[in-house]
Amino acid sequence: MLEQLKQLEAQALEELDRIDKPRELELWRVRHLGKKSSLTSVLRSLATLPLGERRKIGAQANEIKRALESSLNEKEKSLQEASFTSPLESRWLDITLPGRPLPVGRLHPTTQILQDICRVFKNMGFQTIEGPDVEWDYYNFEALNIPEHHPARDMFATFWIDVGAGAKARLLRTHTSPMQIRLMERERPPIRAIAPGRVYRYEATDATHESVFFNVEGLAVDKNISLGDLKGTLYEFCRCLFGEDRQVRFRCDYFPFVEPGMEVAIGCSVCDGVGCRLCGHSGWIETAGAGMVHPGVLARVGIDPAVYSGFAFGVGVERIAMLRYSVDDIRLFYSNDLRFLRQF
Ligand code: FA5
Repeated sequence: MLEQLKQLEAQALEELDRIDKPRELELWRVRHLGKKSSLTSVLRSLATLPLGERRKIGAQANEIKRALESSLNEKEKSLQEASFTSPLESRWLDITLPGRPLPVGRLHPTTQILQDICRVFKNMGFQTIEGPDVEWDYYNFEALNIPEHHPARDMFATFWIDVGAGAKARLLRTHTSPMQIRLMERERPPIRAIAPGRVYRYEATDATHESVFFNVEGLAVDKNISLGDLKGTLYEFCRCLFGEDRQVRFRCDYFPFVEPGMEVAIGCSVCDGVGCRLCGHSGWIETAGAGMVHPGVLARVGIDPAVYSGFAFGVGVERIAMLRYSVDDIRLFYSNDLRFLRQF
Protein backbone atom coordinates (compact mmCIF):
# COMPACT_ATOMS: atom_id res chain seq x y z
CA MET A 1 0.00 0.00 0.00
CA LEU A 2 2.94 2.32 0.72
CA GLU A 3 4.11 1.74 -2.81
CA GLN A 4 0.65 2.56 -4.15
CA LEU A 5 0.64 5.84 -2.17
CA LYS A 6 4.00 6.85 -3.60
CA GLN A 7 2.77 6.20 -7.10
CA LEU A 8 -0.34 8.30 -6.45
CA GLU A 9 1.85 11.18 -5.25
CA ALA A 10 4.22 10.95 -8.19
CA GLN A 11 1.37 10.89 -10.69
CA ALA A 12 -0.44 13.82 -9.04
CA LEU A 13 2.72 15.95 -8.97
CA GLU A 14 3.49 15.15 -12.56
CA GLU A 15 0.01 16.26 -13.62
CA LEU A 16 0.27 19.40 -11.52
CA ASP A 17 3.53 20.27 -13.18
CA ARG A 18 1.91 20.20 -16.62
CA ILE A 19 -0.94 22.55 -15.64
CA ASP A 20 -0.59 26.09 -17.09
CA LYS A 21 -4.13 27.52 -16.66
CA PRO A 22 -5.53 28.52 -13.25
CA ARG A 23 -8.97 27.10 -14.06
CA GLU A 24 -7.48 23.57 -14.40
CA LEU A 25 -6.22 23.63 -10.81
CA GLU A 26 -9.67 23.01 -9.34
CA LEU A 27 -10.14 19.93 -11.54
CA TRP A 28 -6.77 18.64 -10.35
CA ARG A 29 -7.75 19.25 -6.71
CA VAL A 30 -10.99 17.31 -7.08
CA ARG A 31 -9.19 14.47 -8.86
CA HIS A 32 -6.38 14.05 -6.32
CA LEU A 33 -7.59 15.50 -3.04
CA GLY A 34 -11.39 15.41 -3.40
CA LYS A 35 -13.83 13.05 -1.63
CA LYS A 36 -13.72 10.50 -4.41
CA SER A 37 -9.95 10.61 -4.95
CA SER A 38 -7.76 7.50 -4.54
CA LEU A 39 -5.93 9.17 -1.67
CA THR A 40 -9.17 9.74 0.27
CA SER A 41 -10.22 6.09 -0.27
CA VAL A 42 -6.85 4.96 1.13
CA LEU A 43 -7.41 7.14 4.19
CA ARG A 44 -10.94 5.74 4.59
CA SER A 45 -9.78 2.14 4.37
CA LEU A 46 -7.26 2.61 7.21
CA ALA A 47 -9.82 1.43 9.78
CA THR A 48 -9.75 -2.07 8.29
CA LEU A 49 -5.98 -2.45 8.72
CA PRO A 50 -4.18 -3.93 11.71
CA LEU A 51 -3.07 -1.27 14.19
CA GLY A 52 0.65 -1.31 13.36
CA GLU A 53 0.11 -0.97 9.64
CA ARG A 54 -2.65 1.58 10.15
CA ARG A 55 -0.24 3.96 11.97
CA LYS A 56 2.48 3.64 9.36
CA ILE A 57 0.29 3.95 6.31
CA GLY A 58 -1.94 6.60 7.92
CA ALA A 59 1.08 8.80 8.70
CA GLN A 60 2.41 8.35 5.18
CA ALA A 61 -0.97 9.10 3.53
CA ASN A 62 -1.43 12.25 5.62
CA GLU A 63 2.04 13.44 4.75
CA ILE A 64 1.36 12.93 1.03
CA LYS A 65 -1.94 14.81 1.39
CA ARG A 66 -0.17 17.79 3.03
CA ALA A 67 2.57 17.71 0.40
CA LEU A 68 0.00 17.75 -2.42
CA GLU A 69 -1.93 20.60 -0.81
CA SER A 70 1.16 22.73 -0.43
CA SER A 71 2.25 21.99 -4.04
CA LEU A 72 -1.23 23.07 -5.15
CA ASN A 73 -0.90 26.37 -3.25
CA GLU A 74 2.48 27.08 -4.73
CA LYS A 75 1.28 26.31 -8.23
CA GLU A 76 -1.70 28.60 -7.74
CA LYS A 77 0.57 31.45 -6.65
CA SER A 78 2.99 30.99 -9.51
CA LEU A 79 0.19 30.90 -12.12
CA GLN A 80 -1.29 34.08 -10.64
CA GLU A 81 2.03 35.90 -10.83
CA ALA A 82 2.52 34.74 -14.39
CA SER A 83 -0.90 36.11 -15.36
CA PHE A 84 0.20 39.58 -14.15
CA THR A 85 3.63 39.63 -15.65
CA SER A 86 3.25 37.84 -18.97
CA PRO A 87 1.06 40.50 -20.74
CA LEU A 88 3.55 43.16 -19.64
CA GLU A 89 6.44 41.15 -20.99
CA SER A 90 4.78 40.13 -24.23
CA ARG A 91 3.38 43.60 -25.09
CA TRP A 92 5.35 46.80 -25.21
CA LEU A 93 3.72 49.42 -23.06
CA ASP A 94 4.68 53.08 -23.36
CA ILE A 95 3.54 54.57 -20.10
CA THR A 96 4.65 58.05 -21.19
CA LEU A 97 1.90 58.24 -23.86
CA PRO A 98 -0.94 60.66 -22.97
CA GLY A 99 -4.26 58.92 -22.05
CA ARG A 100 -7.13 58.63 -24.50
CA PRO A 101 -9.49 61.58 -23.90
CA LEU A 102 -13.03 60.61 -22.81
CA PRO A 103 -15.62 62.42 -24.91
CA VAL A 104 -17.50 64.89 -22.72
CA GLY A 105 -21.22 65.44 -23.37
CA ARG A 106 -22.77 68.89 -23.66
CA LEU A 107 -26.16 70.52 -23.31
CA HIS A 108 -28.36 70.68 -26.38
CA PRO A 109 -28.51 74.25 -27.82
CA THR A 110 -32.24 74.43 -27.03
CA THR A 111 -31.54 73.52 -23.41
CA GLN A 112 -28.82 76.16 -23.24
CA ILE A 113 -31.17 78.83 -24.60
CA LEU A 114 -34.00 77.67 -22.31
CA GLN A 115 -31.69 78.08 -19.33
CA ASP A 116 -30.67 81.56 -20.51
CA ILE A 117 -34.31 82.60 -21.00
CA CYS A 118 -35.32 81.33 -17.55
CA ARG A 119 -32.35 83.13 -15.97
CA VAL A 120 -33.30 86.46 -17.61
CA PHE A 121 -36.91 86.23 -16.38
CA LYS A 122 -35.81 85.03 -12.95
CA ASN A 123 -33.72 88.18 -12.63
CA MET A 124 -36.89 90.16 -13.40
CA GLY A 125 -38.70 88.42 -10.52
CA PHE A 126 -40.58 85.68 -12.42
CA GLN A 127 -40.91 82.25 -10.79
CA THR A 128 -40.59 79.18 -13.05
CA ILE A 129 -43.33 76.53 -13.11
CA GLU A 130 -43.98 73.44 -15.20
CA GLY A 131 -47.10 71.62 -16.35
CA PRO A 132 -48.24 68.53 -18.27
CA ASP A 133 -47.55 67.89 -21.96
CA VAL A 134 -50.78 65.86 -22.20
CA GLU A 135 -53.44 68.47 -21.55
CA TRP A 136 -57.23 68.68 -21.28
CA ASP A 137 -59.18 70.43 -24.04
CA TYR A 138 -60.50 72.66 -21.23
CA TYR A 139 -57.09 74.16 -20.39
CA ASN A 140 -55.66 74.21 -23.91
CA PHE A 141 -58.75 75.80 -25.51
CA GLU A 142 -62.00 76.20 -23.58
CA ALA A 143 -60.70 78.25 -20.62
CA LEU A 144 -58.69 80.39 -23.06
CA ASN A 145 -61.84 81.64 -24.77
CA ILE A 146 -61.57 79.05 -27.57
CA PRO A 147 -64.74 76.92 -27.27
CA GLU A 148 -65.48 73.97 -29.54
CA HIS A 149 -66.03 75.02 -33.18
CA HIS A 150 -64.31 78.39 -32.56
CA PRO A 151 -62.37 79.26 -35.75
CA ALA A 152 -59.28 80.07 -33.65
CA ARG A 153 -58.82 76.33 -33.10
CA ASP A 154 -57.51 76.29 -36.67
CA MET A 155 -54.52 78.32 -35.46
CA PHE A 156 -53.39 75.24 -33.57
CA ALA A 157 -53.37 72.02 -35.63
CA THR A 158 -53.81 69.56 -32.79
CA PHE A 159 -52.58 66.06 -31.99
CA TRP A 160 -55.70 64.66 -30.29
CA ILE A 161 -55.60 61.79 -27.83
CA ASP A 162 -59.37 61.49 -27.36
CA VAL A 163 -61.61 63.02 -29.99
CA GLY A 164 -65.17 64.22 -29.44
CA ALA A 165 -65.14 64.24 -25.66
CA GLY A 166 -65.66 68.02 -25.44
CA ALA A 167 -63.78 69.79 -22.66
CA LYS A 168 -62.81 66.36 -21.27
CA ALA A 169 -60.86 65.39 -24.42
CA ARG A 170 -57.11 65.01 -24.03
CA LEU A 171 -54.51 66.32 -26.46
CA LEU A 172 -50.83 67.14 -26.72
CA ARG A 173 -50.72 70.80 -25.70
CA THR A 174 -50.40 73.08 -28.70
CA HIS A 175 -48.97 75.93 -26.63
CA THR A 176 -47.97 76.66 -23.02
CA SER A 177 -50.88 79.09 -22.51
CA PRO A 178 -52.90 76.43 -20.57
CA MET A 179 -50.37 77.08 -17.79
CA GLN A 180 -51.89 80.58 -17.42
CA ILE A 181 -55.17 78.96 -16.32
CA ARG A 182 -53.55 76.29 -14.15
CA LEU A 183 -51.53 78.97 -12.36
CA MET A 184 -54.39 81.44 -11.88
CA GLU A 185 -56.63 78.63 -10.57
CA ARG A 186 -54.25 77.96 -7.72
CA GLU A 187 -52.67 81.35 -6.99
CA ARG A 188 -54.06 84.82 -6.37
CA PRO A 189 -52.41 88.05 -7.60
CA PRO A 190 -49.76 89.30 -7.53
CA ILE A 191 -48.63 86.62 -9.98
CA ARG A 192 -45.39 86.73 -11.98
CA ALA A 193 -44.34 83.42 -13.53
CA ILE A 194 -42.94 81.74 -16.60
CA ALA A 195 -43.75 78.21 -17.77
CA PRO A 196 -41.25 76.65 -20.19
CA GLY A 197 -42.24 73.44 -21.96
CA ARG A 198 -42.55 71.36 -25.10
CA VAL A 199 -45.53 71.98 -27.38
CA TYR A 200 -46.89 69.95 -30.29
CA ARG A 201 -48.51 70.94 -33.56
CA TYR A 202 -49.73 68.71 -36.33
CA GLU A 203 -48.20 70.69 -39.15
CA ALA A 204 -45.66 70.38 -41.92
CA THR A 205 -42.12 71.41 -41.08
CA ASP A 206 -40.03 74.01 -42.89
CA ALA A 207 -37.05 76.26 -42.11
CA THR A 208 -38.92 78.04 -39.29
CA HIS A 209 -41.54 75.45 -38.25
CA GLU A 210 -41.17 72.20 -36.32
CA SER A 211 -44.02 69.99 -35.14
CA VAL A 212 -42.48 69.64 -31.68
CA PHE A 213 -40.85 72.73 -30.26
CA PHE A 214 -40.50 74.74 -27.04
CA ASN A 215 -42.48 77.70 -25.77
CA VAL A 216 -41.89 79.79 -22.68
CA GLU A 217 -45.16 81.19 -21.38
CA GLY A 218 -45.07 84.34 -19.27
CA LEU A 219 -47.83 85.70 -17.04
CA ALA A 220 -48.05 88.72 -14.75
CA VAL A 221 -51.31 89.63 -12.96
CA ASP A 222 -51.68 92.44 -10.44
CA LYS A 223 -53.40 95.77 -9.94
CA ASN A 224 -52.51 98.36 -12.60
CA ILE A 225 -50.55 96.09 -14.97
CA SER A 226 -50.41 97.83 -18.34
CA LEU A 227 -49.39 97.21 -21.93
CA GLY A 228 -46.35 99.37 -21.15
CA ASP A 229 -45.27 96.76 -18.54
CA LEU A 230 -45.57 94.01 -21.15
CA LYS A 231 -43.52 95.91 -23.73
CA GLY A 232 -40.95 96.93 -21.13
CA THR A 233 -40.57 93.31 -19.98
CA LEU A 234 -40.11 91.99 -23.51
CA TYR A 235 -37.70 94.81 -24.47
CA GLU A 236 -35.60 93.99 -21.40
CA PHE A 237 -35.72 90.29 -22.28
CA CYS A 238 -34.40 91.00 -25.81
CA ARG A 239 -31.77 93.40 -24.48
CA CYS A 240 -30.46 90.76 -22.05
CA LEU A 241 -30.29 88.05 -24.72
CA PHE A 242 -29.20 90.04 -27.78
CA GLY A 243 -27.74 93.32 -26.50
CA GLU A 244 -28.88 96.92 -27.03
CA ASP A 245 -28.70 96.99 -30.82
CA ARG A 246 -31.14 94.25 -31.82
CA GLN A 247 -34.43 95.66 -33.11
CA VAL A 248 -37.78 94.56 -31.62
CA ARG A 249 -41.08 95.04 -33.40
CA PHE A 250 -44.59 94.87 -31.88
CA ARG A 251 -47.57 94.47 -34.22
CA CYS A 252 -51.26 93.86 -33.61
CA ASP A 253 -52.28 90.22 -33.69
CA TYR A 254 -55.23 88.16 -32.58
CA PHE A 255 -55.30 85.54 -29.83
CA PRO A 256 -58.74 84.91 -28.23
CA PHE A 257 -57.28 84.89 -24.71
CA VAL A 258 -55.71 88.37 -24.82
CA GLU A 259 -57.07 91.82 -25.65
CA PRO A 260 -55.29 93.59 -27.24
CA GLY A 261 -53.01 90.93 -28.72
CA MET A 262 -49.72 91.32 -30.49
CA GLU A 263 -46.97 89.58 -32.34
CA VAL A 264 -43.38 90.23 -31.31
CA ALA A 265 -40.64 90.02 -33.94
CA ILE A 266 -36.90 90.45 -33.58
CA GLY A 267 -34.56 91.73 -36.30
CA CYS A 268 -33.05 88.81 -38.25
CA SER A 269 -29.51 88.09 -37.11
CA VAL A 270 -28.59 86.06 -40.19
CA CYS A 271 -29.02 88.99 -42.63
CA ASP A 272 -29.04 91.82 -40.06
CA GLY A 273 -32.46 92.93 -41.24
CA VAL A 274 -31.58 93.08 -44.93
CA GLY A 275 -33.68 90.02 -45.86
CA CYS A 276 -32.77 86.35 -46.31
CA ARG A 277 -34.24 82.85 -46.59
CA LEU A 278 -34.67 82.53 -42.81
CA CYS A 279 -36.72 85.70 -42.35
CA GLY A 280 -38.61 85.23 -45.62
CA HIS A 281 -36.81 88.37 -46.92
CA SER A 282 -38.67 90.53 -44.40
CA GLY A 283 -35.74 91.25 -42.08
CA TRP A 284 -37.82 90.10 -39.07
CA ILE A 285 -38.36 86.79 -37.26
CA GLU A 286 -41.59 86.26 -35.38
CA THR A 287 -40.54 85.14 -31.91
CA ALA A 288 -43.52 85.54 -29.59
CA GLY A 289 -47.26 86.11 -29.25
CA ALA A 290 -48.36 88.39 -26.41
CA GLY A 291 -51.09 90.64 -25.05
CA MET A 292 -53.17 91.76 -22.09
CA VAL A 293 -55.00 88.87 -20.41
CA HIS A 294 -58.63 88.89 -21.58
CA PRO A 295 -61.10 90.00 -18.84
CA GLY A 296 -63.20 86.89 -19.58
CA VAL A 297 -60.19 84.63 -18.85
CA LEU A 298 -59.55 86.41 -15.53
CA ALA A 299 -63.24 86.15 -14.56
CA ARG A 300 -63.32 82.42 -15.38
CA VAL A 301 -60.61 81.71 -12.79
CA GLY A 302 -62.26 83.97 -10.20
CA ILE A 303 -59.98 87.01 -10.52
CA ASP A 304 -61.98 90.23 -10.70
CA PRO A 305 -61.06 92.00 -14.00
CA ALA A 306 -62.37 95.28 -12.58
CA VAL A 307 -59.62 95.17 -9.93
CA TYR A 308 -56.81 93.24 -11.60
CA SER A 309 -55.22 93.20 -15.02
CA GLY A 310 -52.40 91.15 -16.48
CA PHE A 311 -50.16 90.51 -19.43
CA ALA A 312 -49.10 87.24 -21.02
CA PHE A 313 -46.67 86.15 -23.68
CA GLY A 314 -45.51 82.92 -25.36
CA VAL A 315 -41.93 82.88 -26.71
CA GLY A 316 -40.73 80.40 -29.36
CA VAL A 317 -37.49 79.03 -27.89
CA GLU A 318 -35.97 77.60 -31.08
CA ARG A 319 -36.59 80.89 -32.86
CA ILE A 320 -34.55 82.61 -30.13
CA ALA A 321 -31.83 79.96 -30.56
CA MET A 322 -31.84 80.56 -34.34
CA LEU A 323 -31.38 84.28 -33.82
CA ARG A 324 -28.75 83.78 -31.14
CA TYR A 325 -26.62 81.36 -33.17
CA SER A 326 -27.58 82.52 -36.70
CA VAL A 327 -28.99 79.10 -37.59
CA ASP A 328 -31.02 79.32 -40.79
CA ASP A 329 -33.05 76.11 -40.47
CA ILE A 330 -34.94 75.07 -37.32
CA ARG A 331 -34.88 71.38 -38.39
CA LEU A 332 -31.14 71.24 -37.69
CA PHE A 333 -31.82 71.32 -33.94
CA TYR A 334 -33.55 67.94 -33.84
CA SER A 335 -31.99 66.05 -36.74
CA ASN A 336 -29.30 64.72 -34.36
CA ASP A 337 -26.40 65.59 -36.63
CA LEU A 338 -23.44 65.64 -34.23
CA ARG A 339 -21.43 67.86 -36.56
CA PHE A 340 -24.08 70.53 -35.96
CA LEU A 341 -24.66 69.87 -32.24
CA ARG A 342 -20.94 69.82 -31.36
CA GLN A 343 -20.69 73.50 -32.30
CA PHE A 344 -22.61 74.63 -29.21
C1 FA5 B 1 -49.06 80.94 -29.27
O1 FA5 B 1 -48.78 79.78 -29.18
C2 FA5 B 1 -49.69 81.68 -28.11
N1 FA5 B 1 -50.00 80.76 -27.08
C3 FA5 B 1 -48.73 82.76 -27.64
C4 FA5 B 1 -49.37 83.73 -26.69
C5 FA5 B 1 -49.19 83.55 -25.32
C6 FA5 B 1 -50.12 84.77 -27.18
C7 FA5 B 1 -49.76 84.44 -24.45
C8 FA5 B 1 -50.71 85.67 -26.29
C9 FA5 B 1 -50.50 85.50 -24.94
P1 FA5 B 1 -48.03 81.24 -31.64
O2 FA5 B 1 -48.77 80.16 -32.30
O3 FA5 B 1 -47.76 82.45 -32.42
O4 FA5 B 1 -48.75 81.72 -30.32
O5 FA5 B 1 -46.66 80.62 -31.10
C10 FA5 B 1 -45.80 81.33 -30.23
C11 FA5 B 1 -44.39 81.37 -30.79
O6 FA5 B 1 -43.93 80.04 -30.96
C12 FA5 B 1 -44.29 81.99 -32.17
O7 FA5 B 1 -44.14 83.38 -32.07
C13 FA5 B 1 -43.03 81.36 -32.71
O8 FA5 B 1 -41.90 82.00 -32.20
C14 FA5 B 1 -43.10 79.99 -32.12
N2 FA5 B 1 -43.67 79.01 -33.04
C15 FA5 B 1 -44.94 78.94 -33.48
N3 FA5 B 1 -45.11 77.89 -34.29
C16 FA5 B 1 -43.92 77.27 -34.38
C17 FA5 B 1 -43.44 76.11 -35.06
N4 FA5 B 1 -44.24 75.33 -35.79
N5 FA5 B 1 -42.15 75.76 -34.91
C18 FA5 B 1 -41.33 76.51 -34.13
N6 FA5 B 1 -41.72 77.60 -33.46
C19 FA5 B 1 -43.00 77.99 -33.58
